[in-house]
Amino acid sequence: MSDEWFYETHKDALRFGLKIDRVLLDQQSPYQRVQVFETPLFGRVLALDELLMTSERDEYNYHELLVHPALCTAPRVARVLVIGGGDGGTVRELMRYPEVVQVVMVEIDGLVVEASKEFLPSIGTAWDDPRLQLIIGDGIAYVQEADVEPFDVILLDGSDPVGPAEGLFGEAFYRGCERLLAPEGVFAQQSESPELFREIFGDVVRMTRKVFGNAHPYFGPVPLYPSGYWSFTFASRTVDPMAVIDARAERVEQHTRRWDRPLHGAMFVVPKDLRAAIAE
Ligand code: SPD
Repeated sequence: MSDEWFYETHKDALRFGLKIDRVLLDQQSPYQRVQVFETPLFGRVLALDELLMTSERDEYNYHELLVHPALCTAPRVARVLVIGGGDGGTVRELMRYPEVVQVVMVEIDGLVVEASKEFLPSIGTAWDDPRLQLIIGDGIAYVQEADVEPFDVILLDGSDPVGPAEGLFGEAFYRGCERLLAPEGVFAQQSESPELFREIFGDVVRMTRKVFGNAHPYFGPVPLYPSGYWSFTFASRTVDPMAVIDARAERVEQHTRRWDRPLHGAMFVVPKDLRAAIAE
């Protein structure tokens, strides 16, 4: 029996510990340390630079909440861009929609994709879908330089704003996304814990509001992430996040474990103390 533990540390004041049964991978890529563990509580877990990214046991909380609010409200969803998303969970949820014609996914770290394919096959079940165009490259450069048709939905499935993902939380990145987003398109991203990283959360909402015209944070539990209370941000010039397209939602609800229409409305309620954090 192993007595090894993995610790994620924040602000030099908080530690979240996970008992490890087995280390499956521990390798340095050109960008970050990539680790996969077998754990008793969360199953297999992926960590990047000592930060927990996803687990077999609870990943659906995160991936369903990142994908379905945008996909069930955007008028068109034919072309979708994913920045990050190396474990494949976001692409899996996207491919549930027959209306999706092409998903372009730009992930900076090929090792994350390879590790996920090998060790987390239950998360990335759509790698072989012919609608997927996988680009191993820099998402920031892509949104600023790519000469492509506009996207109907852009999803940022990045890690925390340190190391290679830092620039994904900056205005220049959002401007690039706005450049590639169709006029009636939807942008959505994970926006960190509103409890532990309230400043980052507030900055994301304010910046996306400035760049895309409107921004709506929404919330859900992700037990693997620090504080367990996580936020996402939905931004669009024209799309109302409450205007769910029932026919699409009804179909996808056959597959989801967490997201459905009753939850959708509730997720967008902003608690009183957080309203101040996102004010101008
Ligand atoms: N603190 C963890 C934030 C991780 C966000 N991205 C996770 C990637 C899952 N596809």
